[in-house]
Amino acid sequence: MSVFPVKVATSVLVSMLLFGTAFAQTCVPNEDIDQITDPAAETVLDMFRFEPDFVALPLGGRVTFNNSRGQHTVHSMKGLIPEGVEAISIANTASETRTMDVPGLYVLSCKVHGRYGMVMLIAVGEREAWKNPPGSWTKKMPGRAGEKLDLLLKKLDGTIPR
Ligand SMILES: [Cu+2]
Repeated sequence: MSVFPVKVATSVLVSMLLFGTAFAQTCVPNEDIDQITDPAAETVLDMFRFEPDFVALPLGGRVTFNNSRGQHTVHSMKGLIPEGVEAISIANTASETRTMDVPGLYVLSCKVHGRYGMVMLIAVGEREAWKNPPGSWTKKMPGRAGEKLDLLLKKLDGTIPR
């Protein structure tokens, strides 16, 4: 007779734990970014790429960069991340997570393949709060990197309209 309430209590506890875990994961969004080498890709811009190459996160969201190994790296571009934010520099690491707690745009590039267009864009927070909207950028990337950046800015406008 006393077994039943214990079972109920246990299942309630288990549900609470499961819900709590799911809740924590929903509360702090985390985007996984992979770094890909794909010689069979149809375009040069896709041969070396971040995947996904564009993410929009709320303030305090996290980004996990996977596979910064071999020749791939993750480096923020000076003048293309919010002022005062510590530069991002990730290499020789299977996985590294950053918390994005300054609103703005973050343009990241692979040191080796940036010139082939291995560039990505992270938008953090609401557009009105961005500390470095594209109009304030002091620098634009040359060549294929710039070509890729233009594509990313179009994705940005499609996702977060002006
Ligand atoms: Cu690379």
